[in-house]
Amino acid sequence: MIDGKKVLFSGMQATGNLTLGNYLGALKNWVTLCDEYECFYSVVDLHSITIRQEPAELRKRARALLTLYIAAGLDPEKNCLYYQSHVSGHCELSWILNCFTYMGELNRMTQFKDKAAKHADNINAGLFTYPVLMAADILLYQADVVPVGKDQLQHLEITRDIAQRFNAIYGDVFAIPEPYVGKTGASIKSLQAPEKKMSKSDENPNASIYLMDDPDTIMRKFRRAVTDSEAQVRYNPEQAGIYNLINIYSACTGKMPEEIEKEFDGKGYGDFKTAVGESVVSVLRPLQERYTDLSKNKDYIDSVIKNNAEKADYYAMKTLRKVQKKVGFPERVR
Ligand code: ATP
Ligand code: LTN
Repeated sequence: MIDGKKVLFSGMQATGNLTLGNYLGALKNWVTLCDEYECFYSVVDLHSITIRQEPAELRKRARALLTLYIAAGLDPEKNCLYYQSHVSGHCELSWILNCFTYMGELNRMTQFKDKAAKHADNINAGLFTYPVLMAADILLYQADVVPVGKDQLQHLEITRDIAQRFNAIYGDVFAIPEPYVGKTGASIKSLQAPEKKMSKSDENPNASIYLMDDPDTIMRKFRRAVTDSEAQVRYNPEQAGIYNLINIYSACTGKMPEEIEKEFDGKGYGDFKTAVGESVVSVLRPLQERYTDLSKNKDYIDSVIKNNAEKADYYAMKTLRKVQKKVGFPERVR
């Protein structure tokens, strides 16, 4: 608890350009949470180097992601937006938690298996202990809730196991985090293969709408979106392409799927795709404008980076000092 509020922690990697899926499924929903929770949103750059990165590119993307957090509506006065690498407590706690995590547990992680298969030339120890660093992120702030996608639930589960194991030995040190299941947005699917989720690492650029895509590109990608031969705008999961477009249109306009079915009753897919594209353009336009304005304001972004890292560090250190004492490290001499 911080000032009587429960704590919420989440993070995103600055690898790849954010998609409409990241926005509708995560960012957009995060904006409303600061009234109820004390929120920490990290740009998890320490996690990024588990895959080889081009340094200048990583730096650029990390800053772009932090700027996007703000452009999407996260007020840095009310939410702590910071780079993971600026708060040394993440690494320090991660080391300690490594000593409370079993090889067998990490061996079961499906993300490790997937990523190891994808990057067979660089199966480094960091990739293996990725979930421990993620546990440190969460436990460092005594987070009660963690909004994550389905693919991260296994990592949240191991975080809980590590925290419970530690607490069983040393007393109540860590809050036990729960996954946040709020009225989060629908899962947005690929425009080219609607059985898969829209993902920033998709190799086909037509499969995803990127938050910085211009209107012509957005309209073109929707025109090309895979549908079916039913020729009916119906909210039917078996019509995966149309189902996904209805979800996107619904998230962008606030209309319910039944209303949308009525609106396009008797109309062709062409009209529907145009409407979906336009609704996305009008949701992304203000975000893009804010992003462009913010990017020009270097001093402002720098001040957010500095102030919020200091705030994060303050809470991180509180937990870290307690943990260090519990495991038996000698006290500092002042
Ligand atoms: P990658 O392709 O690098 O795995 P990703 O696009 O799948 O990335 P993540 O970084 O894993 O995205 O996720 C960041 C957040 O965005 C998570 O909270 C996740 O639930 C959400 N998210 C990602 N893709 C979608 C999607 N298609 N629909 C809804 N939410 C999504
Ligand atoms: N592994 C997550 C990103 C992430 C995270 C976290 C999410 C790192 N640390 C802590 C929630 C809480 C991902 O790839 N989406």
